[in-house]
Amino acid sequence: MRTTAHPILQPSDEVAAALAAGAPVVALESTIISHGLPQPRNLEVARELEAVVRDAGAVPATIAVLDGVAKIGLDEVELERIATESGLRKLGQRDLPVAAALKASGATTVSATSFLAARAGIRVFATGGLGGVHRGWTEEQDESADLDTLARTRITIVCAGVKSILDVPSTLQRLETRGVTIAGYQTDTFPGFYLHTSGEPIDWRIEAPEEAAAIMRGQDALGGPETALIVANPVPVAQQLDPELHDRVLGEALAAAGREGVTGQAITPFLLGYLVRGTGGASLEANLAAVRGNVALASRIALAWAQ
Ligand code: PSU
Ligand code: MN
Repeated sequence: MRTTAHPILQPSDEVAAALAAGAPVVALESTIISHGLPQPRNLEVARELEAVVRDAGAVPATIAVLDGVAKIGLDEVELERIATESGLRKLGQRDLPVAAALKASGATTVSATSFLAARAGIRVFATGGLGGVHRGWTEEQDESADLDTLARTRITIVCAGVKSILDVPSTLQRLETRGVTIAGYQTDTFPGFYLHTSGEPIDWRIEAPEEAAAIMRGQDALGGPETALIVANPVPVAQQLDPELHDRVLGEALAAAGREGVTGQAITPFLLGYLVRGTGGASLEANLAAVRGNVALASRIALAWAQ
């Protein structure tokens, strides 16, 4: 039995039952699996992240579009498709109606996942690092659609800040302008994705998942524009990438992207892949540590929200 009337949006039976019961659910994105992490590690990670949610007492809902249907919660075979299918597309929110119409398949970015999660009635979402304003944006005008979606979607997204390949101060400025609420989790500075901190100050700090849930209740009580809450959760210092190695390899990666003329949707996967190789896999471990921590915290927030 499906609780949704819309065949384009299809929650799994488990997710539909959890939502109907008001039980905690955590949305997970699929682009990080298909485009953000190398094979075969990505499938292990996809399974591991779902297990982290379950261990915390919540239901995972990994989101992707398969054969034109937006799946909210994937089974084992579907998860494998996301991790292994070659040529799988990367879908932002604007791509969803096309994928549905053409019965295409693709992994969903933060923008598409946030949108679909909110539509399905899921309030809490965990990822690694958000997209944002790219370096060189004054010429390229490259700003991730993630930011626009978060400015008009009622979702709580737990992340380790924005990807450090980006222009972090400009991204924070855009989030302020667009009215997206940010709370640092046990931190006074915005996290730096692979790094514990970006060095940029943020205005609000919370100490516990219950405080995030209280902010969410405040959002709903106040009404107004349906904006997101970003819970910025840093990777622990012990698990961060060595900052000097990070800065050196990132410089090389940005130069290579410029030389090779990489643009558009391809730029983020290109830079992340370059960092994995250029750091001998160390950036991957830092990325995974960040994502694991975010998924665990998101689960605790989902539990507090479901109370
Ligand atoms: N977080 C990660 N790895 C990733 C991403 C997030 O740790 O690969 C993905 C998300 O799906 C995010 C996307 O939405 O990168 C941003 O892509 P773009 O810069 O093209 O908007
Ligand atoms: Mn872009």
